[in-house]
Amino acid sequence: MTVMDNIREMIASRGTLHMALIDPDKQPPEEAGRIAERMLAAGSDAVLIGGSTGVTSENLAATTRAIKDASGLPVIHFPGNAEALSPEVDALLFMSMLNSTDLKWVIGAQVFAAPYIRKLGIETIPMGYIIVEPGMKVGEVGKADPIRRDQIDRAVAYALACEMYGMSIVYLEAGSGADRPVPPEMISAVKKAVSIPLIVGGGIRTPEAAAAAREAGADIIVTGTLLEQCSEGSVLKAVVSAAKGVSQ
Ligand code: 1GP
Repeated sequence: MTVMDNIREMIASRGTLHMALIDPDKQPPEEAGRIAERMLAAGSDAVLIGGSTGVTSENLAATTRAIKDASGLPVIHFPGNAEALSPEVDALLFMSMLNSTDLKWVIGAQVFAAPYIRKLGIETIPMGYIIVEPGMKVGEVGKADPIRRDQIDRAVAYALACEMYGMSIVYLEAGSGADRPVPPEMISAVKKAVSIPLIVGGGIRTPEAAAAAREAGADIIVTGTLLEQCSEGSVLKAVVSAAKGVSQ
């Protein structure tokens, strides 16, 4: 079974999933392993590995191994550039930042990386990546023309384009560390418009924000900053449980 088939099956059987985002540039591999262990205990379904800057094939491989050894969770590469790749990951989000103003992030980096990805035999999951304001670092690095928070129709149009392109997933991204997550009205409008799984991330750090994203229709909720700022098991569990709609 492919990782994407497994994700679809998990959504069908468990409902909304939680994925923990770990940046391999932010801590040594052993610490990343400990974070993954905590996230497994908190109820996370998978780990996304990646970051906007500082990711190398070396720290990616070492951190992936540490996460797998410590948690056994599936590890999915969430790439920030085309240079760092590792066959250690279970799959790679082959993503296009659809609202970038720079062709590099829409198709250029993908064309550069495609032959290497094929050679390494990594499963690719085609994903449309849509930056919503404030967009933060990823919006800046990716030269995004962010979707304004009131541009619901524009978000829906991008998501429809993802689906029509045959992409497997659409990701609404407010940016890591955002002070406001993607608005629930935008999540629900996109969810109603497309049938592919919807990932939502950026600025989700509380059980309330996680519950709002789930209730609006997110199929997968991603949190990153929370894991870096908090090692308290009960807090992590509260956010993950709210994301998944399960009682603690
Ligand atoms: C970033 O959406 C993710 O790609 C996670 O954002 O760090 O704000 O949780 P946070």
